[in-house]
Amino acid sequence: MTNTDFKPIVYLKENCPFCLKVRLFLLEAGLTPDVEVHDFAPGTEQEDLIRAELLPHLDRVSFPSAQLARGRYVSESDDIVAFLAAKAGRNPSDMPVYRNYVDGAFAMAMALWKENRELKKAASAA
Ligand SMILES: N[C@@H](CCC(=O)N[C@@H](CS)C(=O)NCC(=O)O)C(=O)O
Repeated sequence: MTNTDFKPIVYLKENCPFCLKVRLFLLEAGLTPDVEVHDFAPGTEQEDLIRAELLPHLDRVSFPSAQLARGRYVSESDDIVAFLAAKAGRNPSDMPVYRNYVDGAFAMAMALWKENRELKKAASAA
């Protein structure tokens, strides 16, 4: 098997907002048959196996992660989407569901998370 017929593998954690970004992209682009999805729920044996598999290949294991080509591991949701979109000749900005999630619920969750972190920092310094 050469790298041209290698099927990319994505590793997705249940209920992770970054992983949902990748999931939505795959679904809306119709790319699920072209990608192997390895799902896991936090706290399961599956998670331990996936972390052990990824650990030798990544500086820091986080999710989503992917093996985009043989031996090429990546763990940034935007990099994963960009690679798969380019490979399929698709533009994520033209996908309304993906775009609505990234610019809407996802952006709001990130803003609230950052605000909460700042508030906690201020509260513990007071
Ligand atoms: N910038 C990263 C952030 C990913 C991230 O923080 N994911 C969380 C899960 S929601 C994570 O992996 N946390 C550490 C862990 O589960 O070990 C991306 O866009 O992919």
